[in-house]
Amino acid sequence: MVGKTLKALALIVGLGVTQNASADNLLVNGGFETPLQTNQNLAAFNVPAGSSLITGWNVVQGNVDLTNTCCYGPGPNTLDPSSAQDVDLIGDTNGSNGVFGGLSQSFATTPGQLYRLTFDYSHNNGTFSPDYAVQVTVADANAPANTIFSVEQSQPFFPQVGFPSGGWQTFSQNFTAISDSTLLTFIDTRGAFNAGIYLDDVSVEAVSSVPGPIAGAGLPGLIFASGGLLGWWRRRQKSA
Ligand SMILES: [Ca+2]
Ligand SMILES: [Ca+2]
Repeated sequence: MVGKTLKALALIVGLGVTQNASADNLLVNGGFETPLQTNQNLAAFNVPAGSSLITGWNVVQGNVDLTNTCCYGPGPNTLDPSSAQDVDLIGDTNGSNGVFGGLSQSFATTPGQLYRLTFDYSHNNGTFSPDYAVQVTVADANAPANTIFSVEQSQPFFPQVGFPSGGWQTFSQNFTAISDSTLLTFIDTRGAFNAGIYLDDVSVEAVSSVPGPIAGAGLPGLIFASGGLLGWWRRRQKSA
């Protein structure tokens, strides 16, 4: 009886409003797989500010590297074995007067709609820095000063022997759009010489709220229901 009650309680507490991200990535070329980068000349990897060479993306400052594991750059994205290419947000600081790189992409959104940004990141440990970091900003593309959120994501140096580095992690954050077009920007803020944050599998998906059977009761009702059942079960345990 107690087991059954516990299961019922877990079921009730587990119900409610859940958030499901749809499968459609609103970004173009979020995995940086186009254009295909096969040139083993390091200089050819540098994509300068103002360039739209990387399909769907604009380089907004410094330069970035479009790297392919065939020739140069990071080891395979351990979170996505199908990935062959990604971006090093610091291309070559010799070519950018020390300015770290950044890139952006805008996409159509519905004001008031909830979205989820996710991306994989690691860092280029070819040049030492105590840590590496990227400023991630989501804003109204029509008025970029109107920031929806802006966070700095950092990663400490991986003291791995040799090159390339590993250590892939996933970032995830929800946001609510405030206009019909939203701007996503990545700016490298910490790194070294030619070594910055590696970026891959950037995705923005609409998040839909799926109401559970008792969601209509609202949060207070949910708390009351679970608390009431919990209290009843505790009282039952004491009297048993
Ligand atoms: Ca990729
Ligand atoms: Ca680089």
